[in-house]
Amino acid sequence: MIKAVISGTGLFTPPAIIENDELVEAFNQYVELYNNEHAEEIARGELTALQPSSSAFIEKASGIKRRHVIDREGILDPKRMKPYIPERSNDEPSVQCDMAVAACKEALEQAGKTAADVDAVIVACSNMQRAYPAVAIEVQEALGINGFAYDMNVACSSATFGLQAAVNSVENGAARAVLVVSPEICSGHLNFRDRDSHFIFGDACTAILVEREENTQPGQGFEILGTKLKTQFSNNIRNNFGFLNRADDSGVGKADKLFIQQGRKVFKEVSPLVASTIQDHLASLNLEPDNLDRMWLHQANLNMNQLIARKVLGRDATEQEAPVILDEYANTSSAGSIIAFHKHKDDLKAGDLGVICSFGAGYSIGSVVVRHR
Ligand code: CO8
Repeated sequence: MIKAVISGTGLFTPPAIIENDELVEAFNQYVELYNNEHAEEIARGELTALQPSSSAFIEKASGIKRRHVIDREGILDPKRMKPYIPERSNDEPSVQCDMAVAACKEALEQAGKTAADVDAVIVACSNMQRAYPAVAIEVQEALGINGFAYDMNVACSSATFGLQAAVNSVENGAARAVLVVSPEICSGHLNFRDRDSHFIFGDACTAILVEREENTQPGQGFEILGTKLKTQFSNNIRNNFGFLNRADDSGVGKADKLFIQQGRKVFKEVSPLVASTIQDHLASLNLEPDNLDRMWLHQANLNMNQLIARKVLGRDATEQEAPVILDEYANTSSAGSIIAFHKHKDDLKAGDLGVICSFGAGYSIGSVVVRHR
């Protein structure tokens, strides 16, 4: 039987950074402009004055200190408050393709492989910059890969769901190796005018190479012991942006065409679901939570991750056991758990066990149990 392993990972981090203080300053300037502009309606009680944001709240509520973004100037302009990412001609690589190629090259290099060793590319992320042709096929072409490629979207769980698809393709013989790549430009769909969520997201791209064990070196990478996916419908994280928007002019430009969430409800409902999914997954593999050396969790909220780790382990996890990258990256949607894996896997020894676990809109949860070879 063919066995799949993760033989390499890559990460593209946009160089531009926005600190909490900078984001809050821009937001508060916007609030002042808005309140001044609407002073009369606010005085008459027809409009509610906007409240300022605060860095102290952001760090306490989420654990986020800063985020990397494709463009900071547009986001920090209080009269604009969205990134400025110029359109490119059809003859140029798309922005997501550029990010994906950079991350894939690092994953291939880490695995000691070239494009000639790969048969498939899955672009798995929350937002595709166009409907078609698939970004994955563009990435396949840019890397010079023969075979097949497709896009998929399961919001924050896209990478782990993509991992299961890659494992299936490798283990059923459809591909010798598959790249799963997650070019997340979350700043494109974040409402920087919304006090409750303007601080949540950042941009990054991860890549993972999944290959046949027999094509890798002994001791190289991580054996994939199993994948477990779970979904349960919820409107608590939603984005109504889509191709039908233009068919009803009344909805164009409304806040629901960007990311919106009921953060408290998400926190309360998703945390126990994630903990039980990991526990059930481990039990199905005849493993105990005590066997886990590392948990690379989705990076949305520090308090949420600490709660989930506590529920799984029955005690607080150390920072080494449940590494945090969201302080530097914020929530990068499906890239988050893979960034944690990429940055915090090299100290593990042969036989060490870990779980990569994503969770987010859908709701969707993806658990991937791996063992260092
Ligand atoms: N500054 C100061 N005060 C604030 C601010 C702010 N910016 N925002 C809210 N407050 C105030 C509120 O007004 C409230 O005040 P009061 O108590 O007087 O009413 C108080 O702070 C507390 O507000 P909340 O209850 O809303 O705050 P929480 O403690 O719940 O923290 C969080 C908010 C951080 C959003 C938290 O609920 C959270 O992180 N929850 C988890 C959410 C989560 O994990 N979501 C995952 C979604 S990601 C996903 O699936 C990907 C989707 C696709 C991505 C697409 C890219 C954009």
